[in-house]
Amino acid sequence: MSDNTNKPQDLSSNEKIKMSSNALRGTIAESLTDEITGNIRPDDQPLVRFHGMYLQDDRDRREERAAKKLERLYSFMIRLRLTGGFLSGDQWIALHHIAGENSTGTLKITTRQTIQLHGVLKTKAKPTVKAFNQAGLTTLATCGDINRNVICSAHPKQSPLHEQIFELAKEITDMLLPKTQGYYEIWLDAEKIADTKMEEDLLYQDRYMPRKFKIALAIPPNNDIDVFGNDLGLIAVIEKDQLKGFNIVIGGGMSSTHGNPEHYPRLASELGYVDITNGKENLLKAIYELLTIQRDYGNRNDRKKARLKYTVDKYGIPWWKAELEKRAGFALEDIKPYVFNRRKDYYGWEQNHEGLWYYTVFVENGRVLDTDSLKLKQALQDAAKTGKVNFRFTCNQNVIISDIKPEDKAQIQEILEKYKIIEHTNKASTIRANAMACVALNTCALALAESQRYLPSLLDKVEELLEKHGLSDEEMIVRMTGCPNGCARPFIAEIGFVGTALGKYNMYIGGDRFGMRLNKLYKESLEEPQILDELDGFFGAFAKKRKKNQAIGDFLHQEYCQ
Ligand code: SRM
Ligand code: SF4
Repeated sequence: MSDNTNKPQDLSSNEKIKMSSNALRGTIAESLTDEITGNIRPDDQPLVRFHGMYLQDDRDRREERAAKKLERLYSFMIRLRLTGGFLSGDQWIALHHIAGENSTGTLKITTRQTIQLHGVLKTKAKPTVKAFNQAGLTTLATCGDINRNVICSAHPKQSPLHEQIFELAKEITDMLLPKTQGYYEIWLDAEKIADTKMEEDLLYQDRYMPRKFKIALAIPPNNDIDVFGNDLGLIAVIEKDQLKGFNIVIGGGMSSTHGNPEHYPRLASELGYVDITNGKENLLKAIYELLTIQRDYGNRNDRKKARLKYTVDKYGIPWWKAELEKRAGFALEDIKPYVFNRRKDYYGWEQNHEGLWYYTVFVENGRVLDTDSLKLKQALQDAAKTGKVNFRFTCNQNVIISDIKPEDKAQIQEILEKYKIIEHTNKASTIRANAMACVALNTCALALAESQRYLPSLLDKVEELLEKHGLSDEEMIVRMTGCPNGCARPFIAEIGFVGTALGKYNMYIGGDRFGMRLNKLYKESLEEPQILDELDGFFGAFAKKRKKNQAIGDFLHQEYCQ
C-alpha cells in the first residue's frame, strides 16, 4: 500500500534517477574515469551520495577560476560511517594518513558523530575509499535518501548501559544498510555479481527513502545527541540500572526555508514505548516498519516536503501508531516517564564504572588540524600510536580519547600536556565550550553565509559582553549555521544564528537548555554590530531580572517570545 498522492508523473527527478540507477550504480564508474573534468555526470551526483560523498567546489576560488575561464575546482567531501561515533586507535592512525595524502588534511568531526574529509579530488576518491576499507572503515550510506549514521550518547562514563545501547545502535545500522553490491564494485573493484537476487532490497526496493532518514539513541538524563531533532528517536528507559526498553519519538528535523512557513523545523513527537526485557525483536521490527511506512507514504513529488516530519504532520500520530501496530503486529505501550536535565559534553578526565579513563577534548567546531598555536591532530595521532586508546566522537563535534586503562593514563596525560591540549580544553570559555557551527563556506554549496570560519571571532566579542555583565560562567547553548538547513541544529539552541547572506544572520532565541523546545525567530538579517547590541541588551536584562537558576533560554522565552 502507498500514498496515492505520489502520482508517478509528478515524481521528482531524484526519484527517477534512483529507480533507473541499477542499485545505485548509475554511471559513477564512467564518471570517475573521465579525465577531462573534475566533475561527475549530473545524474551521478545524487547517486554518489549514497556511497558517502558529495561533489563540491572551492567557493573561495570560484571567481578567480571563472576569470581564467577554468572550470570550478571540484572535489569530494567524503563522510565515514561510524555508528555511535566509535573509531579504534589503529583506525585513527590510518585516517590521519589518508586525510594527509588525499584531502585538505583536516579531519572534520560532524554534528552526527562522524568524520568528513574535504577536498578529495576525483582521482583520489577511489584510493581514499580503498584505504578506508583496508582500515575496516566504510562510507556506504552516510549520505543520500537512506538511513544515515545512527548516533548514540557518546560518553561511556555517563551510563553503565552505554555499551549495550551502542551495540544496539550497530544492530540497527546493519539492519538498515542497502543491499546494493555496487559500492563494492565501483570503489573496491569487487567482481560484478552474477546473481542479482543478492541485491533484492525488501526495505528500500528501487526507490530508497523519499529523503534522508536519521536515527538517534539517547540515554537520559543527557540529551547530548539532540534526540528530538531526528526522524526517529529512541529514548532509553532504565530502571534499577537495567535497560527496560525505549520510548519512540518520530518526526524531528531542523531544516526550514527563509520566509516560507511551509518548510519548518520540528521536534519529534512521542509515539509509544517498546519493552525489550524479553528480547529486542519487537523494537527492531518497529524501527524497520517505521521506515517502510515513511517509504510508502512520504512525499516523493516535492523533496522539500519529503522528510518524515511532514508525513507525521500530514497523517497525525494516532494514524502512525495504528499503521505501525498493523505492520509490526504488536501494540505499543504508553510512553514511560523520562527526564532530560543536561545536554552537553563533559570535558577533561572521567572514569567509567569499569575503571577505564576518558578524556574529552574541546575541538572548536569539530576541526581537527595542526596550527601554529595548537597541534591537535598530531597530539591525537601520538595518543593513537601508543596503542592504548580508542576514540569516540560526540554530537557536539568533540572527541573523547577513550578506554584508557588506569596504568596507561599517565602516558596519555603526558601527551596531552606536551601538546597543551589540557590547557586548550580548560581555557575554552563556558559559552565557547557549548557552541557549535556548521561547515558552511568554503565547501558547502548551500551556504548563504560563513559559519565555522566566523563563529570563533564572534564569540571573542560575545565573551567580552558576558564578562561586562558578570555572566562569564553562565552556561548557554549558542549555535550558528550558514543557511536554514540547520546542520548545527540552531533551532534548538538557546540562541541561534542562521545565515541569510554574507555577514547577515537571522537571530533565534528562547530554546530551552535540554533540546525540548524550539526557539523563535527574533530579528532578521542582523549584521555583527546589531547582533552584539541585541546580546548586550539580553545579557543586561538577564543579569538583573533572571529568576534563581533560570537558564538564559527560558528567560529569553519568557521575556521576548510570548
Ligand atoms: Fe547537513 C546538507 C553538512 C548535519 C540538515 N549538510 C548538507 C551538506 C551535505 C550540503 C549539501 O547538501 O550540499 C553539507 C556539507 C557541508 C560540507 O562542506 O561539509 C552538510 N550536515 C553537515 C555537517 C557536516 C555539519 C557539521 O558541521 O557537522 C553534519 C554532518 C552530519 C553527519 O555526520 O551525517 C550535518 N545536516 C545535519 C543536521 C544535524 C543532525 O542531523 O542532527 C541537520 C538537521 C537535522 C535534519 O536533518 O533535519 C542537517 N543538511 C541538512 C539539510 C536539510 C535537510 C532537509 O530536511 O531539508 C541539508 C540539505 C539537503 O539535504 O538538501 C543538508
Ligand atoms: Fe551548509 Fe547550510 Fe548545512 Fe551549514 S547548515 S553545512 S550552510 S547546508
